Amino acid sequence: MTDTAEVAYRLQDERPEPDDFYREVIAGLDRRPRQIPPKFFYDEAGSRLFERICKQPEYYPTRVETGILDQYANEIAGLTGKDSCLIEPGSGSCMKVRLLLDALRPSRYIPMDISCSHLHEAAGRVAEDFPWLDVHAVCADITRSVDLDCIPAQARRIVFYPGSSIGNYEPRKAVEFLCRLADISGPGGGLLIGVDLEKETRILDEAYNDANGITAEFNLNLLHRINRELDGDIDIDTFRHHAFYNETEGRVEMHLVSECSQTLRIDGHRYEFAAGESIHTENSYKYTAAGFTALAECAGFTAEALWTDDDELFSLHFLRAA
Ligand code: AVJ
Repeated sequence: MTDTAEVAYRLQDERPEPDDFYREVIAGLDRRPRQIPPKFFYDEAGSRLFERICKQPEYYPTRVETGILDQYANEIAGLTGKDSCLIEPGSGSCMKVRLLLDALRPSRYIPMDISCSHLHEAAGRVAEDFPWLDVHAVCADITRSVDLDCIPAQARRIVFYPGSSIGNYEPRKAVEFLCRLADISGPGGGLLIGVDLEKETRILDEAYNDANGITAEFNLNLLHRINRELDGDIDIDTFRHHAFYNETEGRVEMHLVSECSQTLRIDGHRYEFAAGESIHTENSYKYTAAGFTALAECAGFTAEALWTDDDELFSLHFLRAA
């Protein structure tokens, strides 16, 4: 990678306090059912494992959404206009935005992610590969309020939130988060958001239990991270990955199940686990296109365009903030 100073690239470091992870793990394991928020999957190792999940044959969302973005980039540009300020919360590898940049020609691109080194790497590459583009990366926890003075005051704002990451929020919380995205995009601004659609349970179960076991590694990495960063004494082999589609709730659930009764110790805290007891690590809600549009309207958005693939596995919505 060439010296990023040559290209218009800056990294604003607003990374969360290290003890955030500690506090939320302790609080989460004290709760019943025990749970740890999915944002903590994304340390350096977890971000890399997620990139590998996106390449698994069973995990259709990435390739299907990429196909939609590729096919409709010009139509999307027709709605967003050019020279907008493109803001991408949870940007991860910044791979999907590349499909839009030439069509949208944004005046500035603001990728935001909780995993600093991963963001620096990914955003630096975008700045290198698109030398005309002004890249201002922000390392931050997007579930918290972030100072976004880096958005030019007069710029029209387009928020890009692909990958169905909105699925991690309970619907009520999803509306709250969409309200925040509406605030970021501002009146007249837009939101381009990817939403995974309800479908056959078999397809969803396979997507979160890939044959190569990468999703299992991604889930178990959370325990490795607790041992690495919080001095835990967890024997990873005594936990197993468990993911399934909960039809009643309309969500895929991921859990880490203790295979035996045992005591975990994390920094002097003791946790008695019964055999079969789990830590709930992620929800991934699935919607119908109409169901998600209704949710977005609760957050003050109006639907302007909707694209899906021919098999209606995944949807991309363009919404205008009121
Ligand atoms: C990044 C939250 C959209 O829920 O599908 C992939 C994360 N978890 N495999 C998803 C994930 C297990 C992914 N999101």
